[in-house]
Amino acid sequence: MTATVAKNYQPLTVETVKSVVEPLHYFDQVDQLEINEIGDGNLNYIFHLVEPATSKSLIVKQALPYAKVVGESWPLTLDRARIESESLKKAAELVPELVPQVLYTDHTLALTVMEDLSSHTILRKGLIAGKRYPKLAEHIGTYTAQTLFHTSDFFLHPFAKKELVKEFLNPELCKITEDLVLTDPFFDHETNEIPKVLHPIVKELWDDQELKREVAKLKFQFLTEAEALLHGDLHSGSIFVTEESTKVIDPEFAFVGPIGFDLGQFFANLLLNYLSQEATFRDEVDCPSYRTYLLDVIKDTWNHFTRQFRELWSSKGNDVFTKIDGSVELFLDKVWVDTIGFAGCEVIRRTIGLAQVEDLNSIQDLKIQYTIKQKALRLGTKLIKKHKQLDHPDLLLRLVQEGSK
Ligand code: SR1
Ligand code: MG
Repeated sequence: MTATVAKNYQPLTVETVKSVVEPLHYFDQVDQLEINEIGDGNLNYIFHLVEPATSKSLIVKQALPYAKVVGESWPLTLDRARIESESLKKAAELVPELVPQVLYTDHTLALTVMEDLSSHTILRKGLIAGKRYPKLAEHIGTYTAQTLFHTSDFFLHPFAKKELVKEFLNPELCKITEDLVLTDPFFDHETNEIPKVLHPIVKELWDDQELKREVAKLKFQFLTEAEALLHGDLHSGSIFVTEESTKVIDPEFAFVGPIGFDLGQFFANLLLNYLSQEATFRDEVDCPSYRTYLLDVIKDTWNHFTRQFRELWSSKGNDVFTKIDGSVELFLDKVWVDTIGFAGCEVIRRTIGLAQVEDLNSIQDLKIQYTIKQKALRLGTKLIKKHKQLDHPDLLLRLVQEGSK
């Protein structure tokens, strides 16, 4: 299959990218720019432009008409660049300090020119290095509460909400998630990557009909529950951090879906890092303390999210039912159990599916790596099968602590 590409689309090079930024008059001398393609993600080119004389810098991100992680045989819509830049602009209206500033977009070339975040580190890398980010939970709690509440039916007029659904229809990228997160890992599918020693436990997983029934429900929720405009791919590779600052990037998977999906992806990736610490910190003191930090991030994120979501609900809720006592609690209870279920799917997917994570795959001692992966599969299975019973954050934390022994 080949991708249908817009007529005037051209992939940029380190040479041609200069002509994109020249009209912005951001740099003094475009011909003096140092330009590198630094994309290590799955889907796009990322050009880093620096002007040494002024130390000014920018990022130019361009979508490719295929998934870079697989190759040209996997065509992928360029419309995701529009989705990403429009989603970033929407988030900037609500939480400008938590997203990169967008300076320019060109939907034909599928590109976005944005603020350079080189002063930040990708959260996944920071967590692998055992770094702590004191503001992370507050920032992600704020990002999710603000973006999700303000794009939901609790706030928007029903007509505006339906317009939002239309604007962010993202069928091709949703299909990637429907397949890679919510289907393929639960079947013997060619996209999976499973080392031989894990075959017995994976076979158990594939034979588990109760598990599959729960995944089926979660997938159906993902397909049908248009609750709010999600980031859609909120894992630790989509978050830039310093100790003081957090920037959420890469919302090309944005669409109007179930709120628990965003929180579930974030929590799942923290949990994968939690499991990986067994290999990273061989020290008896450091490992438990870092793990406690990660669980605190989960708990605190949830607390920040719910506190702000409740406040927004009572101060800005527009639907008549937002005025009914206890209605917000009922909704947040639902979001919590959805979060746990989706987190379970993401844990399993990042362990045996396509686009696995460095937290696990960088563990050099393969025996330890596989033992941790087994624990991840068990944890993911429990999160999915028990998501309705794990109806309080403390129950989740206890399950994680017990499951990692
Ligand atoms: C083919 S895209 C693989 C993955 O990369 C993105 O970050 C998403 O997580 C997607 O599932
Ligand atoms: Mg991404």
